[in-house]
Amino acid sequence: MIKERKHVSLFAIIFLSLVFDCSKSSAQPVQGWTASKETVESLSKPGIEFNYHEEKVSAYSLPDVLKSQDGKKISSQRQWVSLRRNEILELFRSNVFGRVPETSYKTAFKIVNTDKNAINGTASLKQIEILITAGGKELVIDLTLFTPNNSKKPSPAFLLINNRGPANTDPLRKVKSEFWPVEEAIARGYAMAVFANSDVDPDNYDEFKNGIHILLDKNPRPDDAWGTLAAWAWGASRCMDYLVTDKDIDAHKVAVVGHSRGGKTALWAGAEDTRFAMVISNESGCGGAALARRKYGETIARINTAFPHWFCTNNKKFGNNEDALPLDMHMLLALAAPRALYVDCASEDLWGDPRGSYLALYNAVPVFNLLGIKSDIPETMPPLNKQIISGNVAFHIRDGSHNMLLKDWNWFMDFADIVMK
Ligand code: GTR
Repeated sequence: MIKERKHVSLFAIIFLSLVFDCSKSSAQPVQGWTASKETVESLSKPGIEFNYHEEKVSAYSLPDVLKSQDGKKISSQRQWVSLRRNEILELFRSNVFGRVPETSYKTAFKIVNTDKNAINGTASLKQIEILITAGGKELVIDLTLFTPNNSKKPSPAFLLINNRGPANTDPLRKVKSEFWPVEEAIARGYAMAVFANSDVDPDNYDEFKNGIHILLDKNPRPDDAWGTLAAWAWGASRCMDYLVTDKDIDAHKVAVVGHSRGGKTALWAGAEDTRFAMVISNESGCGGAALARRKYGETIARINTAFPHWFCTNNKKFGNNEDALPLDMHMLLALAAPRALYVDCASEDLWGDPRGSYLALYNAVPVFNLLGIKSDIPETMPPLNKQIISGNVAFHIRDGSHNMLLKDWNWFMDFADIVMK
């Protein structure tokens, strides 16, 4: 077990001096983000059991992402790939998201609609049915894909795990939503793909009697059987199975994106499926990017009570018992390395613990460095609305509430312009 990295790196010093606020008469270094007093107070109502006060976060030690379970220091790329990465994946399968059943299934793709003249002729639309069959039962995942028309090469793409209903992803583009800003992405040369998480598994607790579970689950379900988030992540991989076959897509440049519960899912999809070149976790919070041991905002006990279907049964053991976890969420972020990883938060979304999410990223960075992708981010959070990019990791904290907005997407695309183009 190690303490959080405490050193102040040279980069941190340079970074802090770069964000000097010149608008003040005497030049003062701009402070990194901290939650506003008003937001903390408005959330900390009497009788509320959740902590939003930074000073009440108890001291904690994080498991060492670069030490194997038998205590060996992981100091080479080979050791990470052949030993530690698999150990960490297994820890998350056994204790957090659960394990995909081994039941065999078949996948088929059917393009059910195309329009080469979408978005005023700037894009082509394809609607694809991904048909999964197993044991005489079937499930359809509807994938919607827009690709830019003016590209001579296959395009890099964003695949959104949509947890917010069809109004956000209108294939006819009569209804537009910042949650999936197709027009803006097409204009910047990106393809945009989306599927609804509910196609794979409806987001309610029904003892796993619907969605993909009916096709693949073995009964009785073991305590490490996959929960709904792992099922959605699996669905993202089935969409990827299609994208790698589409000649308009550069299969080596596909980013998986998710907001909140979708952000937790995107992180797990990127961990399980290394075909994703980039992972974007937008305000994923508890069970996503936020360090569990901080117990700031949403906690493991609360999330498993409110959403008993999201994680595997074993995860419930860690409610009010975070220190017993053989992992923390910096290790989930490290599973994205050395690929591109974007974590972002919103200033009023303290339920999702922005600082805990940033610290998880900070503590995942040593793995990127071990794998030869030099990154160095300071322990101090950046100020509001200032994106930081270092090597293959990026972060921002946007002003405002829990949502995924065009402002966030523009920053994702700025990062993608560097790492995917
Ligand atoms: C909340 C949940 C969060 C987050 C959010 C969302 O109710 O507590 O973990 O996932 O929903 O998905 O918007």
